[in-house]
Amino acid sequence: MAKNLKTNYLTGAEAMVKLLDGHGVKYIFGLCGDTSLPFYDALYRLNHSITHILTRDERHASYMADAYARVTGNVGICEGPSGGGATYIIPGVVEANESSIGLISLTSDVPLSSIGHFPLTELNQKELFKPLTKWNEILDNPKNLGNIVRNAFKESTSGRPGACHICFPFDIQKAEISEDDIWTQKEFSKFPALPLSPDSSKIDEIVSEISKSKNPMIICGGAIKNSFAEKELKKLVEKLNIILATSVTGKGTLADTHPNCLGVVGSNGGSISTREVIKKSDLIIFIGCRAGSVTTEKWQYPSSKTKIIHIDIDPKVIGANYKTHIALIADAKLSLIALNKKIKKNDFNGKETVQAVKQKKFLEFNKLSKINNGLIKPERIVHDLNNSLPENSYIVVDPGTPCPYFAAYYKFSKSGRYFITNRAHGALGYALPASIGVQIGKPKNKVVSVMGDGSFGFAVGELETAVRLKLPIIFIVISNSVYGWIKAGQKSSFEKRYYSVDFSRTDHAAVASAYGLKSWTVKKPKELKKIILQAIKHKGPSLIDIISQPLQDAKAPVSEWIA
Ligand SMILES: Cc1ncc(C[n+]2csc(CCOP(=O)(O)OP(=O)(O)O)c2C)c(N)n1
Ligand SMILES: [Mg+2]
Repeated sequence: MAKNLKTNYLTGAEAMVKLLDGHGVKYIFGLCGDTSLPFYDALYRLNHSITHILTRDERHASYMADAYARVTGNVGICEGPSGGGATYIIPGVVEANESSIGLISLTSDVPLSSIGHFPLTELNQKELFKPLTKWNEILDNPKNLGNIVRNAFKESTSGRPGACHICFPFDIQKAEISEDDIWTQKEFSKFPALPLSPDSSKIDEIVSEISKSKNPMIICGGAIKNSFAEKELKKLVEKLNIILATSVTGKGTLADTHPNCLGVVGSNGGSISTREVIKKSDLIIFIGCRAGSVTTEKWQYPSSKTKIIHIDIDPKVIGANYKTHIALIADAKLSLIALNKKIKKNDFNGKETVQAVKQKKFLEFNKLSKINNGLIKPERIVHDLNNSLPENSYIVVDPGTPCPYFAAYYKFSKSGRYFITNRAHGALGYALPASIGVQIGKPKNKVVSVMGDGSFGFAVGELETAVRLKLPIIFIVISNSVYGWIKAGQKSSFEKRYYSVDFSRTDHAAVASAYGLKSWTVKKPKELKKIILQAIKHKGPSLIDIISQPLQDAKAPVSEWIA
């Protein structure tokens, strides 16, 4: 038998596999490396229920884990090797952490004994991940392995969920671990774990304040979807006939087609008419929403004079942006259940207001989406997808053209986590790998990834993964040969001094077919729907390259190009 392959004791690498398996982990997204070899060997040899999804870049492994966690509520696990693997895995870790998504990033490391002797890939991982994660630790003692893994699950799922990082040195992967240390605390394998109940006196205060108000509205972030509280929210909205708006991340909190759903507000996906609603409101109830720069158009709407109630699991967000009249630190779902029990039926005219605003908001969209000449407009893309896809399809979108257009105009007829985008950093190149994570988490649903051509360039390598795994994802590239969002910023705020934003056209369909995908290029508005329907029917992965009107020339639902 080859040296170092098997031992007569439980190794750190084997213990890690058993602990992950014990926490119910079904998928690990990652990429191999020298320092990860014992861990891979343990995955190969042991009996477990984990499938390793080999990615082509650690960045994409972390984005896949993030998106998989978003749609399933399971902790997303990504892994990579020391040095470059650890630095490349960061984007998805940050995105998950700031979006309150349970994720654990596991990176292997050089042996502890070699630190300080300039081994290849040496890096202070503890310091690197410290400001980026909710919790992080180096496994520097075999005796702590069980506790550290259990802590990572506990921290990533409880309180405000977030991302954790474990650094797994090579010699600890080979060290002896006590069998007694292999046990798991099952309640921490999904998020949110052990949700915090609301204080009932605060619920009374909120009930009384809402009853006193004239034009209240609710603005939700991602928390309703994260805590699966859509039903409770709908009940409250209908009981009060109150207006419900969301941040981009909160889209799906209530079905877009619900009469009380105003939709997305703010600078990216909001409109003048949705802004007017906020301006008229005398009480804003933020639920699981950071009230950040995009949702509030740089803290202008609502104004600092508006009365604010803020419900959030994270004390840090309360009062960060607005003087808060009533603050409640609690789980969104439990807070809504408590509110529903105490609040009396009321009528704040929400449906009526929303109907009028939506009519205005969709007036121009409806016209533009039907134009049959010229370059394909973003409105046409949203319209034709919305009219072709099954209602339980997942749409994963990138920054650039996709985010504001789909946030504003795509109408989901069901509430839930069907709209996935990366609004913490809005980094380009998220949608392609994230859609792979979504499809793995939701194998029966249709998944569509909508990206700009800039984003495509960041993530193209992962098409091989989609082909290898035979995932029937539809990839859409909005091809305009420009970093359009930035060019639009130069147009609106820098007197059209266009500088270093244009790039040449890539034949994305040809690239996709070289990877083995079915692909089409569409240039004419009238042809788009037919091709989308063909892509929906196709059994494997496919890509539609859409030659589009550049964002800087379009009528995007964006009030501020500079975030
Ligand atoms: C990693 C990263 N770098 C830079 C940016 C800044 N940025 C925001 S939107 C954008 C342009 C997007 O271009 P593209 O993907 O082609 O979409 P388009 O705007 O043309 O629709 C850029 C460069 C970013 N969001 N992420
Ligand atoms: Mg572009």
